[in-house]
Amino acid sequence: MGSKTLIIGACGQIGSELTNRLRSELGIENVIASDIRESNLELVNSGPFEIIDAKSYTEIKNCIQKHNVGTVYLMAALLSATGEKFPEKAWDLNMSSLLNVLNLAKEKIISKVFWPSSIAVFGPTTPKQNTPQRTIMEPTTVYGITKQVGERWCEYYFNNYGVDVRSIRYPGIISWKTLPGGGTTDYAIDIFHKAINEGHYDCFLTEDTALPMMFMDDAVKATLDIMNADANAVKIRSSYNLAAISFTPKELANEITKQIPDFTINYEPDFRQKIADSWPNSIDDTAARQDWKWKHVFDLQTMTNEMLQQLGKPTIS
Ligand code: VAH
Repeated sequence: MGSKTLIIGACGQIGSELTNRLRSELGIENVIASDIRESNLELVNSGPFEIIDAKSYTEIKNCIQKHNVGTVYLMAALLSATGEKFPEKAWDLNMSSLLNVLNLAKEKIISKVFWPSSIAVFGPTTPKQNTPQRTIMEPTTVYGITKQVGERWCEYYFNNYGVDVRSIRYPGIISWKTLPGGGTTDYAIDIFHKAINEGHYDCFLTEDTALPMMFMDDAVKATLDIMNADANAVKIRSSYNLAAISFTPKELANEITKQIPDFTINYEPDFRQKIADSWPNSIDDTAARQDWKWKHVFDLQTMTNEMLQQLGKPTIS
């Protein structure tokens, strides 16, 4: 089995930051980035890069064998809002890519897999406050359905073939290095760019839409924490609830206004309101905190500070 690491979907929001962090930990030459196209030139030119269609078992296998890969992070997916526009494409990409990688692990061609689930696995009948690890899951988006089915496949491959696949249910993730990419929670990224560049934001969710969120540094930390944990500590092989902060667009706008006093916001809900309304307001991640010692670092204020500072607005210390 190989010793190197492959990130599929490396040009995406999480994939690009995960690639940089893994390269700093493992060495640039030991981390191969891949995506369907060269959409992030900084990343493409920063180390080994391959064009891979995640729907192609053969292309993934060829890359694994060419580069002596043992661990795969599968970060390619169509997210919630885009998935509602292209349901068949979302199902095809999100499911075929996962089964390709799980089968490569079942065939002992690779030894370890990370696959991201999402709070989108929950639906309107799920308890909304402090959503438990195990509860009602009736997702109403194609993206959520693919994540729910994907979790069952991960647990099946672990139980029946001993595949070491590990997964976490990411909340909305906020970062500054890449622009928003088709997610419902991406309002919480877009708002920072608009606040700095235009002083105003037309939010596509209502002011009181509370959603579970996390700053990217915490999401990357959690990903490496679960992947570096002892196999026996990873007791849940479907996917772990993960939480950090929960806030509404109004609460985020108020935090931004502390540093950009003239910032204004309008609330003009669109089709993404129905998606957001189907998701929890907050998540119980006790299992992750107990099993592999997860704990978040960034809260709403420190996340806002970091975003404004990195995007070019001096913050009040
Ligand atoms: C989305 N950012 O909005 C993703 C995430 C919990 C939401 O999975 O689709």
